[in-house]
Amino acid sequence: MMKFDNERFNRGYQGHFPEDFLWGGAVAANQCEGSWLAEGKGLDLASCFPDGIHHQYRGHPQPGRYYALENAIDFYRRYKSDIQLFREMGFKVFRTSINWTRIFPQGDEQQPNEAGLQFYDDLFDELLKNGIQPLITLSHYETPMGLVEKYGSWRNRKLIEFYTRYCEVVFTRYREKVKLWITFNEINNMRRNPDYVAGILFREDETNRAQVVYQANHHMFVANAKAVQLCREIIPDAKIGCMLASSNVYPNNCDPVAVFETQDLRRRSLYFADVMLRGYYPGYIYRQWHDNHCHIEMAEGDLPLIKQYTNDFLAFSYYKTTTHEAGQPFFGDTGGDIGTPNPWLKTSDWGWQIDPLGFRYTLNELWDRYQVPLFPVENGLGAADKVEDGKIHDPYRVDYLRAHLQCLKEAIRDGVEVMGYAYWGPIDIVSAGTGEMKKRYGFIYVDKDNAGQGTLQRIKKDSFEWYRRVIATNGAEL
Ligand code: P53
Repeated sequence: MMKFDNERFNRGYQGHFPEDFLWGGAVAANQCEGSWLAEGKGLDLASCFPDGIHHQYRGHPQPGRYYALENAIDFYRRYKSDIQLFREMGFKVFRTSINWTRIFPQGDEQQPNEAGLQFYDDLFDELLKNGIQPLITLSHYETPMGLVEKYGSWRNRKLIEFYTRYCEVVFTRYREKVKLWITFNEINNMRRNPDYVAGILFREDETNRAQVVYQANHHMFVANAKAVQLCREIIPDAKIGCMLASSNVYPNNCDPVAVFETQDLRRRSLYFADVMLRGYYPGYIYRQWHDNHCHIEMAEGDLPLIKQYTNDFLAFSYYKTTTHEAGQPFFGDTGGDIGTPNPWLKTSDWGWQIDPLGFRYTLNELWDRYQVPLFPVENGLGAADKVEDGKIHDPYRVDYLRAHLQCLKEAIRDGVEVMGYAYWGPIDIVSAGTGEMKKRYGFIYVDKDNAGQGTLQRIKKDSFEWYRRVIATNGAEL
């Protein structure tokens, strides 16, 4: 049971970030590590989308084609010096994922790959040595292709067993090192992109796609609950969260039809957290199943397990908002739902509408609904930076960040409990949406272009110093 922490609230109410607030940054293994088949590693799902999530699955890597993820930013070999830069900024937390295929290359082995386990041991040691806590995503679009091809990925109940085996191995191995975990990255993107998120890759005989997706969701919910159970048993002092992509959506106007449909659209995302945090399927999902002629197969014991093992916190990404007009179809891209433009907001180089107050709105919305600690683990601005005389002036990134952090501070004053803030892509990495290097989020520039040319040299941008000061003053100076 959560207890209301009066002191924490009072400090927040006065406009201070909590003393133990976890400032930091976030990446995903596949987007930064490179060495994509090194030391026994298998092929992961993300590697088969060389043009990013917006484009289709391209199958196994083809010889002669350029793949940005093959070497990415070579974090696999350069993490020590990169961590020095994070330390210089004062990071308290660093979110990355374990690439599942470094541990279980095909996914169905009985024994893990020791070289992969050793790599993450070294990485976590290096973080801890520098006073940075690892926050680890267990699956960030990195399902082993072996499981996709042999078993049909998450549509198959067997995946629960493979995922659970993987969790048990890494919880046991890193029990002394990792106290913060996330089960699945942005699990609600299953609705928008089941191929990328969970390797669904529809088959010709599957006419009822909703059935396949809801069934796969169910398997993931059971896997999530089992991960929570294992984590409690193996690392009792750890916290294990679930995660949503939570870029939000507003009604485009006051037409009640638009308002009602927007609520419906929003629930298509919230449903995932409803199950994992409240511990049961909400009524509106039974209606969805009914309306879509879905019959979800469950094993005895699934629902009690989901009920008993709910997550400790809610991690979420937030980049932008969009609007929904009555009658408009529901679809989206990497940033979230795509709707109609909002004339009140400015737009990034990649068409994402920048909405700091929407961040405060979303924090309040999620807190009201779940009453569990929140952790924004992705927020940031992707832009086409220019190097001039060896320098990168990025005032637009500072503006984005300042505005969002001011709203975060206000949300804490509103009484929302927030564990920390992890900026997305503190060092430039490969974009998940487009597969580009050009879409840069970093405080640290990486010299590599879309064609793979460059020295991989790291250069601090102006925003580096700005974020360093924010952390040094615990957010007093924004
Ligand atoms: P980029 C949805 C689907 C896939 C990725 O995106 C997504 C989202 C966001 O709602 O994005 C997350 O690189 C994701 C990261 C990704 C980041 O947002 O397209 O967890 O892997 O890089 C930013 O600009």
